Parts: sequence; structure tokens; C-alpha cells
Amino acid sequence: MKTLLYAYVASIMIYLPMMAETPDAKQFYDIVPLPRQIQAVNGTPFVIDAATVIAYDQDAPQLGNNACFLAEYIHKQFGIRPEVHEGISGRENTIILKSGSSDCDEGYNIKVTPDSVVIAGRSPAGCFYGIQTLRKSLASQNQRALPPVEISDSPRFGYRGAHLDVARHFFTVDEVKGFIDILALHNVNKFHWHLTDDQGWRLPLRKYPELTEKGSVRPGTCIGKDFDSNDGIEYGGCYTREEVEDIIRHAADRYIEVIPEIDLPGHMLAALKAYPELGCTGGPYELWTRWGVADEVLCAGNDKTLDFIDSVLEEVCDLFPSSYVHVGGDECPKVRWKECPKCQAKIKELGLDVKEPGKAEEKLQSYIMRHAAQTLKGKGKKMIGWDEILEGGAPEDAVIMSWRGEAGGVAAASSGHHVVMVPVDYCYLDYYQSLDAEEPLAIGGFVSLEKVYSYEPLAPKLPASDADRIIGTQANLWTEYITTMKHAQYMELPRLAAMSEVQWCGKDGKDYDAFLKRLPGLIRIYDAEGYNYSDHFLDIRANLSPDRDEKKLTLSLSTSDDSEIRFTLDGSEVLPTSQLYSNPLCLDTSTTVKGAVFRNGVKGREYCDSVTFSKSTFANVKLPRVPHPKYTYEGARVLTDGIYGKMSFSSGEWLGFEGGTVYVNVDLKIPQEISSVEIGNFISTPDWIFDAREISVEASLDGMEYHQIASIALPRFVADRRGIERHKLSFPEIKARYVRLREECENVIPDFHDGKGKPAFVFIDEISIH
Ligand code: TNX
Repeated sequence: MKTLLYAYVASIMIYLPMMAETPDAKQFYDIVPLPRQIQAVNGTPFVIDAATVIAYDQDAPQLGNNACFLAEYIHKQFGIRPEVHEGISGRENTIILKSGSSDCDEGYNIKVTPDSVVIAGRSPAGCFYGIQTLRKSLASQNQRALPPVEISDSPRFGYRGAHLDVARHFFTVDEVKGFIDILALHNVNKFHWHLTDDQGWRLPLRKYPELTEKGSVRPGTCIGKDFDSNDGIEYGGCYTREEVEDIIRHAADRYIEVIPEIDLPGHMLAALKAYPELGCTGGPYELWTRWGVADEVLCAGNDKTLDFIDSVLEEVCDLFPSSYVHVGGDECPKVRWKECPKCQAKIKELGLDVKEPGKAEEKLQSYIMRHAAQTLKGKGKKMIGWDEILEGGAPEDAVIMSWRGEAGGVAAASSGHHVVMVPVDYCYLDYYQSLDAEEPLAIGGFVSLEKVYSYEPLAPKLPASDADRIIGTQANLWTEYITTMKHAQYMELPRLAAMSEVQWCGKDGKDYDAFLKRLPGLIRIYDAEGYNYSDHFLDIRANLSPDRDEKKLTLSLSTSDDSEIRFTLDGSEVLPTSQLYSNPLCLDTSTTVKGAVFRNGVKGREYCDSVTFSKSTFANVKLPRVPHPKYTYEGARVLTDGIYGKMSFSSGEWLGFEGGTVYVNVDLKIPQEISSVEIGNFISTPDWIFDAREISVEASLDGMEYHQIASIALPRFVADRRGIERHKLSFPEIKARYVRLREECENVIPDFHDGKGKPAFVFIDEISIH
């Protein structure tokens, strides 16, 4: 794939000498994230040469640091290291850094004239973003002549976050610093550092030394998705205080606030191993070797727990200068609390069972979170918690991080909370970014580059009056399946670039195609820095749209850089001699389409899709029971649109149902001879999606009287599975107009699975009747 990339970059470079002669300001400063306003100005360019200096205002000494960054960027790009001068002298050939006015604190203006480049930030941070803009422009064009321009820019959101989990897998100080450098390149200003979890405690604390002494090493790590065994290899790591301070400084130099997360009262096995008296059963406990949600949590009825929380948080507050501290609050099962005499006594003592008896344990969690909030308040900090903390009532001033969709965030905003939107479907960069079978194993889900880019943090259901409570959004990187920084970079890049436009740019200026055209400029920096990134943005983009009236599908293929595409329609491999794609393809019979992009003769990744036509294609479908609201997409019609669901339950083609029985009623419009019915089931047990247990087909001529014509029973799973099953039920030919399909869900998830005893999901797509 790298060869393909070189071919791609080479094709861009051909144009560079031409651009050097006629630099166009709009094109030159066309970077990611796109500045708010770029105004070309007449005149000759400012040329960076060996005599260029960087001067900064002596009244703003913090700009000295910025000047050094800029000198370093220029050195990396052109091999010239400009001298840095304190004080602005009026000399020519100078890049000037100074304070200026802007509509917001992090805003900046750049003015390029033949004699100088002035970067004026309202704050040093603003100036830093101006420097990033200049750096990216220089790198993307690799050109020392800067066209005259006036740029004014400022971010949309004040909270522009990126999160890294160092508990599931540990990353060294240098790796974390490198990660922070990547954030700075994308104008991110909050680094959410997930430091503790069931699989490891990474933060040293003076009062509780055993947290890292005993809680930072686990006895092994599960292999793949098999949670019942592990590799038996001790895995650990933790930081020293000095290292933490070093990282905080490194981030602060780049105007990034480090927000530590101490995840409580769940996700606490590492702490329980070190201090078993803090658990309901008293232990002994062991760090988890697997992923998921553990039942063992801090005992909420034990006053020692409150002391522990206070001491830990106080020390964290002293160590981290951030205005925020994240205290988790997510995924805290209440099973232990329900059986624990101390927790039950606490519930009685606080009267938590009086008003809403069923909610006593949720209220108990709320009591813990309020306590934590109070402690943080005493230290002058603001608390952040995951959206679960809303359940028993969130502490008044808590900032809510809405991850299980946007509903939590919308509700929180309406009750006055500030909110950071991080819904999994858009912001989870640990999810797959491509449906390519070659992708490295990931936790699940599917969040493409385009999906991240499409994110709008002001949710449709959010009233305009609550808009200013959404303070921003963030990309999250959980590391269950990410063991190296190279892999972390691959998951981040370029999706973080898409996120940076969500965080920085106003929603009106967003345009995915234009973003893809700007992206290669940023990729030049990724290459220069040796970052590992995904090149799926070079793949063919395909759009299949059904035309129900004409009974056909239209397939359009494109690439971000309008490269040559060739295709075949008979399932054969695409060759340089295959048919050239020029116009959308009309498909009206079952077809397998393959396509490939050719850049300078080098073939890219092959695209392959099939459409299927049968007696039920474009037939009317009714679902007596509506799918789960999160998995409804365009509704019943996707079941007969000729398009097969792909290897992701969230691709929009699969309809999801939680437990029970699912009926699908198909109307073939006229009575027809039929002899088989086929339906696809998507299976991904780690996501609680199982195959059906029973499928049956009934047929009718009049839509009143149905007869069962086929049925199959399917086995209960004994281990995890992922894949697509197409179930075909054949029967002696019969005449029918109405076909009713019934799928029985796995209503009791088997014991091997985390969800044992609960109902599973079934996901269905594309019914083909022959
Ligand atoms: C949910 S997001 C979690 C994490 C997992 C992540 C995997 C959140 C508050 N909890 O513990 O690592 O999913 O995607």
C-alpha cells in the first residue's frame, strides 16, 4: 500500500514547480483545520531564506517559546533555522509574533506582506495556532514563497479534546509526549489521560503507594476476544511523579491541558488488589486479564472508601494544574452493593430507599459522585464524569461526557450542565475505520473517516437555548487492542484530522470532499514525522442508490483526488486494461462489481460489492415490531433494496432488534411461484449480536390465511463468533403473494458470555425470495 501512496504523492508533486511560480493564496493556506477566513492580497510573496528571523514582542515573553517551535518547524521543512529575536525592530524579512485582537482567546490573525509575516494571537495559545497554520501551509506546499494574505481564525469550541487510555496498555513518557505532539498539530487543547482501570493503575500517589506497587502489573492479557484464558505474561507499567510533571509541562508548552481520569467507583480492580478492604467482599482481588465491565467495585458503604477517594483526588489535584478532573462514573454494576451489608446500611442511613426504592443503588453511586465533586470543588477544580453519573442525579456543577449516544448530553444540557459530546458512533477511534478484512483487530464498531467528519456536536434534539452548554467534543482512544504507539497512531490518523475540523471549524464551512483535498498536505507532515496512519482515504468511495420505481440500482464510484478508476462486472480481478469508469453504473440484474483506482499505473485497494435481484427486490416490507431506535436507519425498505449488509452492524443496512420475535411481512404485489427464502443475519457476539435460534416462513395468497412452508432451528452458541450468515429456507414450489418471515432471537445469552441470561440482539438484512 505504501507504493500506492508514493505514486499518489508523486502525482501531486508534478504540480509543485508550477505552483511555485504562481502561488495562489487560497490554495496555499488550504489546510486542516481550515481557517475561518483567508483573504488573498495583491503583491509579491514573502520568501523565507537564510536571513529570515523570527522576532517576538518583549511584552509577551511566553511567545519566545512559540518562536522556538516555529524556528524548529522551518528548520525541519527547509533545513534553515531562523534566528529568534526578543523584541520587534521593524527590520525586513521577519516573522513577527505578537499579541493581537481576535473574537476569542484562542483566535489569531496572520498578515503576510512582502517584508514580513505577522502572527498576532489574542493569547499565546492563539499565536501558537497561527504558527501551526503557517507550519502546515509551508509543509503542504513545500515552498518558501508565501503568497500575501490576511487570515483571521478562531475555534468553534473551547473544549477540543483527545483521550488516551494508558491503563489497558501502557505507553511510555516519550510515547505520550509524541501523542501530545500529534494533538498539537491538530489544534487539540485538552488531553484526557485515562490512568486507572481494572487492568492497571498507572499513576503514583504518595499516600497510597501500593496502587502502583501492586496495582500496575496484571498476571496476563487475554488473547483476542477469548476472555476466558490469557497469555500468562505479566504486563505492567507506571509513571513516576517526575514523569507525570514532565508530561504536563510538555503539554502546557503546546497549550494543552492534561485532564487526569481516576475512574471510580467502578473499573477499580487494580486499586482493590492493592487495598482489598475497599471492596464489598474484602477480596482477595486480582487485576483483570480480560476486557469488559467487572462486578467488583469500590464499596460505597465503607467510610474508608470516602477517605480513599478524598486522598486520591486531593493528591491528583495537587499534581495536575488542570481546571478539570475526570472521575469516571461509568459502567459501575450494582450487584455487590445489593448484597453488601455495609452498602445496604448506608442506603438506609441516607434514606436512599425511601423515595424510589428500585433506584437505591443508583442513588448510592450518585452519593459517591457528589462526594467526589465536593472534594474537587474544595480544591478549586471542576468535575467531569461519563454520562452514567446522570442516572442517580449528577452533582450540580459536573461536566457530563456523553458517550452512550447524545441523549445523556442533551438531557444534561437541559438541566444546566456543561457537556462534552463523545458519542461512540462518531468519536470512538478504537472502533474500526474500514470494513476491510485486513484491518487490525479492534474492539468492534465502525467509525469511518467520513463518519467522524460528519459529526455535529449540537445534536438535532438540542434546543438552541442549550447550545452554549455544549463546550466541545473529543476523540477517544481506548487501548484494549492497541498495544503499540504505532498502532495508536494508525487509529488516530487521519481520523483526528476529521475531528479537528469538527472541533475547530464552523458547521457551515464543512465539506467532506474539500477536506479530502486538503488532507494530503497534512499527510506530508505525518510522513515527515514518521507517523503511522491509515491510507483508506485513498480508497474508492462507492455509493449505491436504489431506484424503486425503475427497479434498478445506480452505483457511483469516486476517489478523493479524481484518480482513474477501472472496473469489472463479472467478479473478475480489475486489471489496468479493465473498463475505465466515467459515469455511474446502472445495475438491474444480480452483479458483482469490482473496482480499483490506478495512480500512475499503481493499483490501489480493490473495491468489491454485489447487488442481488430476486422476486422480493423492491417489494413492500412491513415490520409489525419496530427495530431498536439506534438500529432503525431507513427502516423496513433496506431489507429489499438489493444491497447486502456489510461487515458492520452500524453500516446502515442491518436492522437490529433486542430479544423476542421478529416478523417481516413481504408483499410480492402479485401471486408468484416461489421455492426459497433467504435472509442475512449479522453476528458479532462481543457486541451481543447473536444468530437467530429459529427461522420460519409462512406464505399466503390473500394476506389473511398463512401456512408455514419451511422452518429451521439454529444451535445455541458455545463460543464467540463474528460474521454474516445467510440462511436459505427451501421448499417445494408454491404460489404466494404474501410471505411472512419469523426470526426467534437468542433470548437467554449462553453462560460463556458477559451478557449471560439476558436477551441478545439479532441484526437482519436483505431478503431474497426465489
Ligand atoms: C466503554 S467509554 C468504556 C471503556 C471501554 C470502551 C471500549 C466508557 C466510559 N467506558 O471502558 O474501553 O467502551 O470502546
